[in-house]
Amino acid sequence: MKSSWLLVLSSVCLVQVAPARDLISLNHDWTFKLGNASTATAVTLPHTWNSSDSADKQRPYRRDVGVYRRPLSVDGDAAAYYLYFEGANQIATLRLDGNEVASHVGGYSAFAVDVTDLIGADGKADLEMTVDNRHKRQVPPLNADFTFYGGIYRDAWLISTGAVHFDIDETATTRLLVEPDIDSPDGARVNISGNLRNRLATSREVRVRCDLLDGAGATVANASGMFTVGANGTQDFVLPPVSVDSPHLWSPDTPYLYAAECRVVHGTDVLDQVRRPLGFRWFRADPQKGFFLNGKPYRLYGTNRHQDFAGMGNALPNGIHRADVAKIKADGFNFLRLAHYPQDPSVLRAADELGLIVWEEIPLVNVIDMSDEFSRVSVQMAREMVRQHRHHPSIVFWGSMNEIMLRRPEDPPPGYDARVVSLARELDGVLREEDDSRLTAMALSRDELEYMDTLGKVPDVLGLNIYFGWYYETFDALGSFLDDLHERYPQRPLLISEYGAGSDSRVHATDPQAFDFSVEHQQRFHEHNFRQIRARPWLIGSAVWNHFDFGSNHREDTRYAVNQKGLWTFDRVPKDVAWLYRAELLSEPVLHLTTREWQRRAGSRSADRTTTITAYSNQARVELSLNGVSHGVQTPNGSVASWQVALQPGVNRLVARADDLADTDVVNYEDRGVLFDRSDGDRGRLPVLAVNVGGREQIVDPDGLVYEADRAYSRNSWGYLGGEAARHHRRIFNTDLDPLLQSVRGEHVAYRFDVRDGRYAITLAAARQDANDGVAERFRVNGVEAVIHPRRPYESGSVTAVVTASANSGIRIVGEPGAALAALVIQPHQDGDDAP
Ligand code: GCB
Repeated sequence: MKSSWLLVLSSVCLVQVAPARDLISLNHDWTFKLGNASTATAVTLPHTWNSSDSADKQRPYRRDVGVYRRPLSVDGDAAAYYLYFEGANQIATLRLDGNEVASHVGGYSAFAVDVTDLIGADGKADLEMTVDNRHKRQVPPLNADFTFYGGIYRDAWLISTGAVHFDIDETATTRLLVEPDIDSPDGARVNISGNLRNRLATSREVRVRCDLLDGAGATVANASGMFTVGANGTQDFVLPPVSVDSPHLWSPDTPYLYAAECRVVHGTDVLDQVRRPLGFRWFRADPQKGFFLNGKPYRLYGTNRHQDFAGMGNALPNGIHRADVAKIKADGFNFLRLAHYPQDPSVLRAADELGLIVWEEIPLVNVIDMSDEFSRVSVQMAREMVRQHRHHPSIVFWGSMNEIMLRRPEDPPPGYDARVVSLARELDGVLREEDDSRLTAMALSRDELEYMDTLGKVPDVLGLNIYFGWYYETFDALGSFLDDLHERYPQRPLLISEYGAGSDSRVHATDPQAFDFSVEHQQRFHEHNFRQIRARPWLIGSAVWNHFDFGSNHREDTRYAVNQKGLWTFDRVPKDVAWLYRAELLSEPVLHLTTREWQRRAGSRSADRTTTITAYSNQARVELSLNGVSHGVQTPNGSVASWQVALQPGVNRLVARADDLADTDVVNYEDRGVLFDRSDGDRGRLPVLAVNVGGREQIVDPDGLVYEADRAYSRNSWGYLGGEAARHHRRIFNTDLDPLLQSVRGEHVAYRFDVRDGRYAITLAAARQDANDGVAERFRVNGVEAVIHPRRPYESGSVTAVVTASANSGIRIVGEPGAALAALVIQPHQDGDDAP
């Protein structure tokens, strides 16, 4: 194949650029068949077969075997060819012309196959990749809070080189190591070593030459050496160290990147060429003083990221990976934990270039298998991760395990705990052996602290996944917990590797509680947690769980199969809470009203109009005005400023100002009080009342009504007279409005509505948690029987009754014993109206 700076094979198929080592995209021209499907479909990589079924409420997503095929054609004069796959989940078997040539176990690392001698003289072959994503007990992760999408979900390449090249090893790593060595700003050394491979039947002397380029591409130093590589052999090489005086340092604030461009040269022929990023920085973790970068204290404020996206599964183009990293950076963070597995190379590149310190880990989560094969695969994953990504200056932490005792079998096989600890030590040892220039790390949850003296002692830095105010206790208990742990383990560098709370932008609470999934609880959680984290400078750092909502197939929260602890939604809309971190972490002025996620509100009593408006800001003084009237100036406390205001029925224009900075938003408030105004007179078209029966939250249906929080009856208004409220978090099969239907009122449910006289259509909805054995749920609405017919458990059903309220006696709803209600809607009815 001809060397060229720009090789374009066809309009869709790319290009990368370097004489002597060509990378040709193999993303196109695949066909795909899942399981025993009879026909194949055309697909393009990145691809997963679980992009939509992972969110299907009706049946589990398919963990199955998929077969990908495409023709391969190499029409050049290169001496060596490799197929390179950045990732396929989770066991990949490659066949050329029907013959099995390689397989790879593990879904989160790259693998390469040397096909030089496998392609026929015509340069053509049929490529077939079988990807088996069935659960296999020897392959981690076995169990985790994220979806294991199947497919060749990252890019694939054909690599071609000249006759002598930097070898590509069994971990798919090109054997060229460019290692910065620096511990003062005065100067750095760069150590360059590697291994060469000769494809010729005679030995060959080649020159290896590396140019160090600065950020502008100018050569600042170089090193070279002559090496003889035996016929069909390999040869290690080491170049004389290179010095760089007073280098620009790399840090998240100034991510200055050098590069090493290394060539294998014979005469005037460049046989291979590889470029490595290079950043000069040094760091340490001190249990008492925190993290140090480039000799100075440098607190890590970070976040976690999963690699999937709503509707796409894990098959993301590089542009989205990079955009995610840019979003994290723009939110003010300087640290990124790649939970819970090695991620796409474009993520690491973006972290180097945009400036984020990275913790990357292998996917050992919750539980292990005691087989030797499980340990072997785990060790292989550790080696692959380090070798494939160690040249990224952004990487500081290599992680081995996450909450590995969380799903410890109840009745563990003999020796289980000892095996976990010995595997932890083995993996930590492998990480150090492969790369002792980084820190090792592991994450434990609060419920695993009994392992502090075994597992907890293994890594350099211990990550704590802690959820005060979500899974347990209150958010204000975090600080004393941390202080106590720090006192008990003064020699342990501790980092908060996870803290977070879930939110659903449809759910709002004036009295937020853990697990209500309200936007407001998530905001309070982060406000309180972050304040306590910030106040403890001895912490190495912290990382929000999670930056983006992500797919988790077993979750049945208010959105099925989604973990909603993101600061952004699954389809990458920022939640208002993201601005808390911007205000806390960015130096540029930030001012943001946190009303964006609750712009449509409703109430039916005059007190409902009173609400708290919050702005996040890093400015000293913030003033709020509502419909042109000032509500005073506040000094934000930990970036949070709040005002009590009374919303007007209809449009409310909010303006927050700090000097010449302003943020405006509009909140629409629907006042339903008129429904209960029995004074004479025509009120025009009356509002619809909708109630989140059994729930303390206001639920906003983006396509429909605002459901008010449930409440006790009071005169001249509405409310329940009896019944017990209950809530579960199980999927409701035939609706998207799960949060509305998950809370119910049962056990002698009764309501009263003191509405004006008139005709009303009353819709009652229920979603039972149990099989009700074919028994209907019966209610009486002003004496009229309304029956919700039997359904499957967790399926909603509804009934509408049109009744008359007369003589100021309003509407009464009474359930038969055992009937439970989840939502109700009262709609003023005019004859001729359709039932709602
Ligand atoms: C954890 C796990 C993480 C989960 C998270 C949660 O501690 O490490 O994988 O997703 O909690 O949201 O429960």
